[in-house]
Amino acid sequence: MLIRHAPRFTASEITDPKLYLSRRELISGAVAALALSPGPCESATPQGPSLSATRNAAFSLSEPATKAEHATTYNNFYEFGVNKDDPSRLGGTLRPRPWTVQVDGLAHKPKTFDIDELIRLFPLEERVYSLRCVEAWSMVIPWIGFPLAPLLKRVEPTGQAKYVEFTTLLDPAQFPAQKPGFFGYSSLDWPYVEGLRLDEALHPLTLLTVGMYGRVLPNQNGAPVRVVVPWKYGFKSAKSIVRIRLVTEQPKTSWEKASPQEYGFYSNVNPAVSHPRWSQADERRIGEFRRRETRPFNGYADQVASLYAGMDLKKNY
Ligand SMILES: Nc1nc2c(c(=O)[nH]1)N[C@H]1C(S)=C(S)[C@@H](COP(=O)(O)O)O[C@H]1N2
Ligand SMILES: [Mo]
Repeated sequence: MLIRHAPRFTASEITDPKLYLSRRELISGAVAALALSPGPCESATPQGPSLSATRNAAFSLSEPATKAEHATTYNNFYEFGVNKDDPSRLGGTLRPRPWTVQVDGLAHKPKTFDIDELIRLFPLEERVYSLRCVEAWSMVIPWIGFPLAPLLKRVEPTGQAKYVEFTTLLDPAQFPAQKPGFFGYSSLDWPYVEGLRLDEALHPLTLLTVGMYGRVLPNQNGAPVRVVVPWKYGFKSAKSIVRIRLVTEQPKTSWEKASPQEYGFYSNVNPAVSHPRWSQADERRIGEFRRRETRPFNGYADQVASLYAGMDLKKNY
């Protein structure tokens, strides 16, 4: 008997790449969403439900935003694979509801929040930040979220709390690359763990993010909630967070475990400190061809340089 399986392949896999690209350029927006109707393993479209928020001009770049189409199809989210298009192709297996975020550790009032409760607790604002990947590309994105500080203060950190650890969901049923024997290599130790020093986590620039481009966060960008730390390399901005834990010791992050000489705990954007395999002096904005100079702390030096006064940032890379 012949069993017809639902199609597993996306248009990019079954169409000649050149044709696929020209077709993609011709068709746009909602029409493209219909024409390339997604299979079960593909996330629907970048056009999720809309989410309203007031733009906070004091924390917004005036530069034009990267095209939403680029920001939602060129991603790093290793839980779906190491290729830039894996997260948008395969992101449909992530279920961002129901979802809880446990905020605990060294806190007087630890609490597990339902994601929708969290969204109602703090006023949402839109901020335009650039995020600069350690791979020397960057994007300018209108994020929607709220600062992490009031959430941390709400659980009342104890005097022993010195760092904040972020943990991404661990569920091989939702993240294909977490399955043992995943096809293709996967260098990270799951779950994805990142960390900040407590003063970095409390900094007003540090944003807990639930949307972008006026809509809820697409799966491939870290639904339903991710942190965005704009003065650090992109990998510090952990996606699909289930736990935020206050701790005394500096967290051991997934990237440090994978390659400590390449990815330090601080990972502040720093054009003066090269990655061992490439320069960090410049970057390419996705959607542009020219390269532009990378700025110290990704342009946020005025706001954050004082956090590192007296520290050797070559040693603490
Ligand atoms: N859980 C998780 N978070 C992650 C990653 C990841 O692989 N897994 N990649 C990081 C890297 S390297 C970057 S550059 C940013 C990319 O965010 P974006 O896809 O929304 O642009 O997410 C970061 N957060
Ligand atoms: Mo990155």
